[in-house]
Amino acid sequence: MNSDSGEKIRPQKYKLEDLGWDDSLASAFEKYGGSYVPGRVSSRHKTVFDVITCRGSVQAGASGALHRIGKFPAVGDFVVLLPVPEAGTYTIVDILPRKTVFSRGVPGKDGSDQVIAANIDTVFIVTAIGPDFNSRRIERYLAIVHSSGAKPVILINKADLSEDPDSVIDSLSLSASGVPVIAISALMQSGLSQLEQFLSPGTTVALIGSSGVGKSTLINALLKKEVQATGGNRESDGKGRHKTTVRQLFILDNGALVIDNPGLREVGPGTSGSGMSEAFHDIIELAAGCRFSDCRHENEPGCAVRKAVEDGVLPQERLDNYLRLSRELEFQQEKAEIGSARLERKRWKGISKAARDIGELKKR
Ligand SMILES: Nc1nc2c(ncn2[C@@H]2O[C@H](COP(=O)(O)OP(=O)(O)OP(=O)(O)O)[C@@H](O)[C@H]2O)c(=O)[nH]1
Ligand SMILES: [Mg+2]
Ligand SMILES: [Zn+2]
Repeated sequence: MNSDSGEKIRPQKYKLEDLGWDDSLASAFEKYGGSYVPGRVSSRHKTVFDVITCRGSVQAGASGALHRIGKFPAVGDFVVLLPVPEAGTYTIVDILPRKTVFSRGVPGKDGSDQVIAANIDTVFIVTAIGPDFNSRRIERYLAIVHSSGAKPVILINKADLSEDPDSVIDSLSLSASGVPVIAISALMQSGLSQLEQFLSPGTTVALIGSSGVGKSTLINALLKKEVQATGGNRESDGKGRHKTTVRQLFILDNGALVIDNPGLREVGPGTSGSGMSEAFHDIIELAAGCRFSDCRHENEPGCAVRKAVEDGVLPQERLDNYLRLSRELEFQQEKAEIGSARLERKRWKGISKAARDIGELKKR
């Protein structure tokens, strides 16, 4: 489905310049000798990275030295690869200096790497006409994009669902002064020509936004090909699913690079996440009494937090506020979560295998 990037990026076609390579990267790479190969990380699958090189797309693991210093490649990184001919694989031995870093603003749960993507020129903040539309959330996205060094562009997708998409644009422009706001329909492929100005060859654009706003639909429209599965979340029946689970970089026919991301539920200011446990000490303490350790305090049975609301001990608004900010932290921990979901499935296949995976996760 989503992960056979080897096929999708048509390996032979690309030169380093096509990937956004420039003089400063070339000079950073100079110190490496003949057998090293530069490349750009297009996807990460737990501990294995897909890297696009002039030899095509290869799979690589990070070196022990990178593990030891806790430095991990992110999608969009330019990396230095050392071929391991015996194994027919590659090892990532270094990460070349990043031009921009799109990170979550606070350290991850385990203090590990918090970089979502690197070397992003422009971020398309994708929202959609309908229930997702929320100016406050867009402002939060803007805050994290601004702090990344990338240029934000706000896309209002599903314009086909509105009689008057312009009025929606007008309502936003005020709060997002100076930031381009563009209405499109990824599904109907309308308005897409307005995006061309941001998609010049060698430019890297990342798409972010809630699940179901149409990021992958837009990726497919831009690639003129069904590379990504779509059909994001089903908020209405409460069984919201993030369709896209792996962050992935694609190359458009014109040479622009686009990154599809898993949906984000909500984002926050990106700096105050570590203050959560202090600010919501009461809820954290109550949560220790929930039946499930991963209780989200939504509909789970045996939820001590909801019970406290029912008993009038905890104000509903306080819980709402907490849940909203927790989703923001989820944004931070998304990568770790994807890892543990896999782990959960594997647990049923064999305890010993799961144990090895935990070891691997810890190394990350
Ligand atoms: N009406 C309309 N529907 C759209 C449009 N773009 C996407 N959709 C629909 O919205 C749903 C979600 O689209 P996706 O592209 O999977 O959304 P996503 O943002 O990639 O979702 P995640 O991968 O979960 O983050 C699908 O059913 C799409 O067909 C649009 O422009 N108009
Ligand atoms: Mg998607
Ligand atoms: Zn609970």
